[in-house]
Amino acid sequence: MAVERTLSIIKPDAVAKNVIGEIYSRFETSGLKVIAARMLHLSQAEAEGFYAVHRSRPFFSDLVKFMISGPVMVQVLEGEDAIRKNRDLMGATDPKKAEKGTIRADFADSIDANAVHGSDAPETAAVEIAYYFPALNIYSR
Ligand code: RTP
Ligand code: MG
Repeated sequence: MAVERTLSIIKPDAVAKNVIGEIYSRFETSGLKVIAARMLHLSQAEAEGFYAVHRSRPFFSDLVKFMISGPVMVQVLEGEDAIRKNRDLMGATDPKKAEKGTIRADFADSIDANAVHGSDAPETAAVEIAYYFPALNIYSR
């Protein structure tokens, strides 16, 4: 299996719940390394740009409003099969459908306030990482 990088965001609801450390601990326990990180309060334009693929979906404006409702923690995770591994740790988009023990089952309140984002494929991971981090601010090890 290849070493991959993925973009993770701890969303405003989870930052407000003070569970950044608990979520980082799950990354580390599963063998993922945090190799870059920033806390940001996204502007509307930044959130719209990040979720541009969902621009024509009915939930787009609620999604953007939620993502700018407070600070977020953005990180690059690196490890074997990192994209899938992070998606497995996150659980299903709707926390009601998320498996027990996943981040969303444990910390999310609704499909809108669902605690975390994770890239869904190598192509989107590359675009999303570049959206937040210049290469010289990523510390692979
Ligand atoms: P994310 O991109 O945030 O990691 O979530 P995801 O891949 O599991 O889900 P995605 O389909 O990419 O949707 C992005 C975010 O939009 C909100 N959403 N709401 N009301 C709805 O039907 C609905 N569907 C999606 C969720 O907050 C989701 O995380
Ligand atoms: Mg997605």
